[in-house]
Amino acid sequence: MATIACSDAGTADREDSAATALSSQKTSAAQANLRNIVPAPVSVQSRSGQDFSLTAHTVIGAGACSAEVQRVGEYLAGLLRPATGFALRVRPVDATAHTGIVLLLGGANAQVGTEGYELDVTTERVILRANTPAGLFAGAQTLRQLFPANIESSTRQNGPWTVGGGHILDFPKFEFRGGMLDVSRHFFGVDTIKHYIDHLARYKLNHMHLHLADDQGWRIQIDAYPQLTAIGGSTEVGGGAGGFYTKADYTEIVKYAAARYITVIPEIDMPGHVNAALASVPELNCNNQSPPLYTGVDVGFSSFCMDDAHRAVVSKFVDDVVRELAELTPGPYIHLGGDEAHSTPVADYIAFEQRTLPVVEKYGKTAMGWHDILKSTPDTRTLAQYWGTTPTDSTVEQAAKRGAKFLISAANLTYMDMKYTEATPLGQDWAGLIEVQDAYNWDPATYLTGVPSKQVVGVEAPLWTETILNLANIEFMLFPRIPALAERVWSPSTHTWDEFKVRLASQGPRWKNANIDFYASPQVPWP
Ligand code: TNX
Repeated sequence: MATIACSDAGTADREDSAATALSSQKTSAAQANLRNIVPAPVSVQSRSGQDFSLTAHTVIGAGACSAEVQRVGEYLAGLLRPATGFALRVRPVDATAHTGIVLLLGGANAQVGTEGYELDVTTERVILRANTPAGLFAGAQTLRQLFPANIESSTRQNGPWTVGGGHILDFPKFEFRGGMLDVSRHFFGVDTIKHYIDHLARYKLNHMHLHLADDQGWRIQIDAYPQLTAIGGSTEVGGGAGGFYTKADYTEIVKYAAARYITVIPEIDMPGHVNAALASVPELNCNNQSPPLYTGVDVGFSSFCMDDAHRAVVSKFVDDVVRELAELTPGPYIHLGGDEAHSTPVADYIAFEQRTLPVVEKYGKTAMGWHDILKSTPDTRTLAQYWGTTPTDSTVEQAAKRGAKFLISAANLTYMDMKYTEATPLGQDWAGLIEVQDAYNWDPATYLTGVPSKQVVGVEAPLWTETILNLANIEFMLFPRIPALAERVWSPSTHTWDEFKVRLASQGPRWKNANIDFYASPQVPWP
């Protein structure tokens, strides 16, 4: 039976992996999976003759002293049960027996930090060690990829369920690894969001940004202004029914994400991209009259009223919205948009940002904004999200000299709504075409001119949804580009496209088994 232990017991039976003979001998199919992990781990050593097999009797041992480790154990069991048909009980057991899969909190190499892990696979057992539950969760995602591809099936498949023997030590390169979904242009229900979260989690991304309000829709319940959702949530691009998240829905999303170590970032875009708010709240308009709802795809035509007579009412609106969002947000960030405010005079825009970004701080959160906000020289706590299409931008360089931190979402590299080629059916092309090799072939650490790598927190891949209608569309745009970006933001930068594309190819059968739609790029040697 499997063993459970908390930190000390785990350390006691730690193997000296450096002393273990490393494989050069023939590799089993199971060992091939060790070389196919995406994103690539920091170090992988295989040990031939040490393959582990999951059986109907395998128990997943999770730290008896931590309910959270127990929960990660349950998550892992939940991944492995459908295809294997095994019971895979998760339970706390004593610290002396040593078979099965064992999750240990503590005792991992200090190098793995707060999100990394160590994985040891021998014939007897799989031991996953991390310093935090988040690290164990990341390790569980790796272990998932060590099983044959049909582990991803939702129905019972034939084994054997063998994992290659070896040792993996792994930790991320950047702290912020994210995806954004625009739920304003088209609305997606809670179930679709959960799938999206699962897709991010699979590749060790740890932030999900929801673009909750734009010209076409307001998608989050705000008690102070019920008309925002009643009116502003009632349609979407193309004139469909739209929708919105109640606070209970949103809390369910936040909780689902948290169980996958993903921080949710809510965005209300302002002072432009606000037609849905203007259509719902007449006092935000200079003539105190609401414009009609908007179901097209233009940008840059709307703005909160900036005149003196409306300053108080707009400020109160912003304050109420930020306060209610902060109450719904356990994570550190509230995103206030700020992009493409083409209908707001520049001086008014700067004054607006100078008044508004501090409201986020007032409610105990850190402000984020599209990099346009740098025009207002915000303080260096504010995180700027760079969405330009070239590495050089003078406003960015100046902000970097002041110590600003950046999240990179360069539109020509990371925008998941850009087409792959002119021939692919969904998406736009204003920032360029992004084939999977383009998404892969760059280095976030050195990308932005004049921004030292220590001022780059990471990468986020936004999916704008003017042309995206459902989960299958979302998946087609994410796969295979999201794993490419995930590798750039997690793995050491030494990996090359020629080697990555082979690893990426091995993911294809996993997506097929998991019923994930994807673009079968001709750049990838799919099996
Ligand atoms: C630009 S990039 C936008 C969005 C659009 C997107 C479409 C940015 C911060 N704003 O409003 O949806 O292009 O690709």
